[in-house]
Amino acid sequence: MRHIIIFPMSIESQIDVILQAQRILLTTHRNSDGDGIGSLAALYGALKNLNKQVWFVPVDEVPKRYSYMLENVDVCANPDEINADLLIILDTNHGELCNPLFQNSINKNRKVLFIDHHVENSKPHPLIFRIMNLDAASTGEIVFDIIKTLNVPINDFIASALYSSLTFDTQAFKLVRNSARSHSIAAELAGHQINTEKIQRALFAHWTPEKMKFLAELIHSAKYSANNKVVGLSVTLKQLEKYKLHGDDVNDIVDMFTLIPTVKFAYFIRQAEANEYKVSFRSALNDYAYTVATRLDGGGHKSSAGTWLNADNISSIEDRINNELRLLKLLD
Ligand SMILES: [Mn+2]
Repeated sequence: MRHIIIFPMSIESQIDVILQAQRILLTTHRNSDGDGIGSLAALYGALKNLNKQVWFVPVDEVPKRYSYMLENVDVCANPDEINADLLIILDTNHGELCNPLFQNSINKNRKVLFIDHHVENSKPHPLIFRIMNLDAASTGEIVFDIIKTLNVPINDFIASALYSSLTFDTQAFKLVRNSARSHSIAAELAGHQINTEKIQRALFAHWTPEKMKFLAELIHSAKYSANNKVVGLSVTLKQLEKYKLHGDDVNDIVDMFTLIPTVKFAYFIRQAEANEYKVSFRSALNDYAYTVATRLDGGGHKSSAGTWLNADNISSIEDRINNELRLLKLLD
């Protein structure tokens, strides 16, 4: 495991960075998800309550299924026109996943605050601040604590966004990291005028007949090895096109394969560009997913992690993954 650098990163030590800023940009990692968008929307609501000027700057297209959280959120496509004094990045501490916005902000001498629950990977920098909690099952839980520290009352908008964030990253409260926190925060949020069932469906009930057909093809092409301890999946752009699917539509499929009790490690290679692939790793009751991801320049959580790789083809990526699995003695 990579060396973890300890920074002052508690909420109390970093809260002034937020309080001192007047014009604030918010963003989350490319390929945004329900936790990134939910925690961002909730923080947006809280900062508005403090009379800050706030804009959401997307670094790529936000999947439609998350747009219900962004009603009444000011979206800014051209941050160069805004003389902002702070950029807040949620749900990642990899600035590169928010470029060019991140690098432009550093170049402009703008402070950057990361709010995240992924393992720390960056070096100290005078412009970079961090609020990190690796025990949080979602970035939404950290934003909940920040909102409490800021003394902002939670309204229905914030409650709905935070509940979405928690629901998404815990996969509907399956992955709560052995902590009662996710449940107790969710209980408080559910006391507001929010429709928890509607939120669940908005986040997860987006399958299509095409996706079902795609799943059938994927089930047939799954590669099992090491006595079904390892399963590998892959999809090309051509296949996605055939089934009218976007990349984000299929990110959840790999999780299904970890429901096979023998499977200790599952990977999913998805072609994103001609020579660029998003690779997701899942493991059950071990940290192989994180170990393999970091060895391939990615990151994430113990049992759910990923990376982006440039390669000529899928089999060269499979070779790299299998090499790592041999080092872990998962493969012979
Ligand atoms: Mn997250």
